[in-house]
Amino acid sequence: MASFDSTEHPHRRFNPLSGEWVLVSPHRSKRPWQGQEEETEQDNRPAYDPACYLCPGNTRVGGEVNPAYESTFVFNNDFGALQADVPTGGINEGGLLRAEAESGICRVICFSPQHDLTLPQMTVPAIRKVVDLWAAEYQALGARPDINYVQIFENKGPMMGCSNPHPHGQIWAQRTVPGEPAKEGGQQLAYFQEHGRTLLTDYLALELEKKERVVLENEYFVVLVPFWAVWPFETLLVSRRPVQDLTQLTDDERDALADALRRLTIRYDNLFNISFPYSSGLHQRPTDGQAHPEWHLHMHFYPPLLRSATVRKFMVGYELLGDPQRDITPEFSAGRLREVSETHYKEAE
Ligand code: H2U
Ligand code: ZN
Repeated sequence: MASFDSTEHPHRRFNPLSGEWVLVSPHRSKRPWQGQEEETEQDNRPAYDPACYLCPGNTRVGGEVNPAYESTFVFNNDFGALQADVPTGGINEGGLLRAEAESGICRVICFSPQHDLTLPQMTVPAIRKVVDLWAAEYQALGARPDINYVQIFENKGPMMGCSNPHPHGQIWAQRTVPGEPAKEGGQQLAYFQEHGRTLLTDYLALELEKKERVVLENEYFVVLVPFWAVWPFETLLVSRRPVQDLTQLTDDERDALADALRRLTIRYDNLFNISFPYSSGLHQRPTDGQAHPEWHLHMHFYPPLLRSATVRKFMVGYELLGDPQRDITPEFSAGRLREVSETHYKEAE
């Protein structure tokens, strides 16, 4: 029998950040597709939309009027999934029926006053303002005694359930540390205790040596398709310096983060010449007052598209019941992302 070849043979890959496995089936990437085709974002939007609840000067559903903001704008979500004033308490019946009151704050962040922009179409200084606002929000929310974790994220595109094309993201800050960062925190702590370095410091060194999965780099950040990626074009943006959260970044590092975000999202849009949908989010240390030297700032991008603008990956069947699974390899995806230009297709026209 031939020896194991990860470009051909089915195999499992371990995700050291989450402690979970993904099944990779490279031999299967040529299977025919007769399933549903997705709708993508409408591409010809006006710079100002009188019906948009995020545009400057417009009235939101709750009756509040947005200011005539000129760069970024943040407000409390009018329909927050979490509320600050929740009485403590819960349910526990024999450990089988368990519930706990949860409190928190949900915020909405507009990235730009311009309704027709997205991150890849914004300038680095404009994206830098978004980075600064993320850092300020993380700090202010995290300083509250009732907030122990701050999740900053963006849902982009109707395929990701985003309700409005106006460039925006969200923040959910809460009392407990939710599942994903809790898993990653545990894995990072175990690694740090054993090696005295962050897990992502060592992982980044490995990837920079191999270069197979690196998509782009600048002086302070690296974007790569992680070895254990589940989504076809999933990426991980990692700071070269093992900082725990955004507030520790220097001026130059914040500019570099904006640069990496712009370049990555341009590459995404250029894959299929569409506004590329994804869910992305920052992972930072919990704001529980502990130092958490094991935590290493990073950002995940989870795009649903597979092989074209209209064919998406589903998490169904075996993936719901067994493990996540992918067909095209992370190395192939990294190659595709490296191949495309860093000039946005709309500017290249
Ligand atoms: P999406 O990023 O999933 O599109 O969500 C936008 C958020 O904006 C959503 O959580 C909020 C919704 O609750 N929103 C307001 O806070 N005020 C409004 O007037 C409409 C929508
Ligand atoms: Zn708008």
